[in-house]
Amino acid sequence: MTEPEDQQAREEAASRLFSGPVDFLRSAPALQFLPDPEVPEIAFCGRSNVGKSSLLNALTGRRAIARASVTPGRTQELNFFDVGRPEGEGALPLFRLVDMPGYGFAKAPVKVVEKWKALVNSYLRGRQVLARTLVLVDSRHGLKEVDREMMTMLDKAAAGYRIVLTKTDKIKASELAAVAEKTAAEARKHVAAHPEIHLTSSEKGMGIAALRAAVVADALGEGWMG
Ligand SMILES: Nc1nc2c(ncn2[C@@H]2O[C@H](COP(=O)(O)OP(=O)(O)OP(=O)(O)O)[C@@H](O)[C@H]2O)c(=O)[nH]1
Ligand SMILES: [Mg+2]
Repeated sequence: MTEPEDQQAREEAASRLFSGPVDFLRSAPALQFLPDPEVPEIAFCGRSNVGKSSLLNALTGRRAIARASVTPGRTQELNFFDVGRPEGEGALPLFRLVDMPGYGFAKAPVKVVEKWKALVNSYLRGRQVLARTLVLVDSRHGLKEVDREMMTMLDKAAAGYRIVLTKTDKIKASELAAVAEKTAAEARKHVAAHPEIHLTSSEKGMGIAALRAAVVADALGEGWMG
């Protein structure tokens, strides 16, 4: 268990890290365009419109480094962002964030949806440097069948993930407590799910500092602060 003052120090250090360089690296529309697997990666996945790109912006404290939109299906490729830029020519970033297309998007043509799904699944199943996946779930709706399928796929691939409830500013505290409890109970049945459920609002900032610290620890190891 982390002491409260340790937790505060971790959050402050993570915030300092994210206030340093964060740079868009590239978009990968297919597996052959992935960057070399050189540094740890943290992937953002979840249903279309759940708030993946917005969460990436909130964590990095950038207004629009990842493209968010009112139009579901906005993110169509795997988008890689470098975090940290150590000194020295050719130095690698500390880690990367990966914004992904949403799943369960009914309005895009079937072929396009199938292509995204294949890309996302192959990446998540096979990526050696994947340090953690964030599975985003809209707090108003809770876990849906497509989320359970994604979680089971990650369980089978032994790819650890955190469940992040999004848009918590849109529901009452009592409703949020109930959905968090229910989600945690389900997460306990999934071997690769982290037991802690993150409650976040990219709009209001709730839970962002804590998730930042968790993400940095996932990418760089618990001892990253010193
Ligand atoms: N109120 C509120 N709205 C949010 C929050 N996060 C995202 N949104 C809104 O939800 C919509 C979708 O957000 P995105 O970040 O584009 O969602 P996405 O998961 O990246 O969507 P796709 O790339 O299409 O799969 C946008 O209109 C955001 O402004 C939040 O915490 N609170
Ligand atoms: Mg997006």
